[in-house]
Amino acid sequence: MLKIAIMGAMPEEIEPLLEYFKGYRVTNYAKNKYYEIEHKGCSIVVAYSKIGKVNSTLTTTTLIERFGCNKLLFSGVAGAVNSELKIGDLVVASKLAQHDLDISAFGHPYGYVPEGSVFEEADSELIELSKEVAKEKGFELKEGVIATGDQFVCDVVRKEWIAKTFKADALEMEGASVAVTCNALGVPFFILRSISDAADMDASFSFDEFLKSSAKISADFIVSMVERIIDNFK
Ligand code: 3QA
Repeated sequence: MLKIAIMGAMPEEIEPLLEYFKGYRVTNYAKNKYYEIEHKGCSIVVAYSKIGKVNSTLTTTTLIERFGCNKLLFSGVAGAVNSELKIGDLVVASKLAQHDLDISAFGHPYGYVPEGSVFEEADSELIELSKEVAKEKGFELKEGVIATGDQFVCDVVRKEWIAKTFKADALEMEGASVAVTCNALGVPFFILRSISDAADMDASFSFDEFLKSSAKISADFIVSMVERIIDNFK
């Protein structure tokens, strides 16, 4: 049985989804809300985790272990690292790394811990499917590396360091932890982000201005993907 999790970090990132799917049942668990939806005979669970790697790990684990989700799609916004990315552009993560994970004092690369790996790869089938949906809908999608850390980056020096160290195209605060969790538990996942700012000195203003509109662009695309996944499943 297909059970799809759709996750965001902030309320604004899942609001367009709840609006689209309409009827839902709310379950409170671990200081969070989980919205259970029946759509075209398929189960969907929507949740926002709250910001950061710890919160997103908890929510991802809950969606999989408690709600039994076996596919996970993340929708949200991100800061641009690659200068080709403009406000509202969509980025699909091919792989993700934690830019603030640092045991380099022992000679290890940034983002690496023993028995882990610097990059976590996203599911290639879901990425393929997103390309088909993009083509069909006339959306422009950029596939790239996403760097995740527990900081809102609003500094060009930090941004350039992340760009150089991880060859990152965009940065945010949840993707890599969702990726580690899904890969450990064997659940295919897909991370989509729409650009809200350039992670520079104007980032907080740009973020406030574009959070809603960019979150909506991402959520609309995720909706098209979910419809496609359900149709393919039948
Ligand atoms: C951070 C949000 C967190 O979930 C990560 C947005 C967009 N631009 C970013 C940047 N650096 C890191 N991450 C991002 N999300 C926003 S905190 C504001 C909270 O305001 C992606 C992201 N430059 C709440 C009201 O006070």
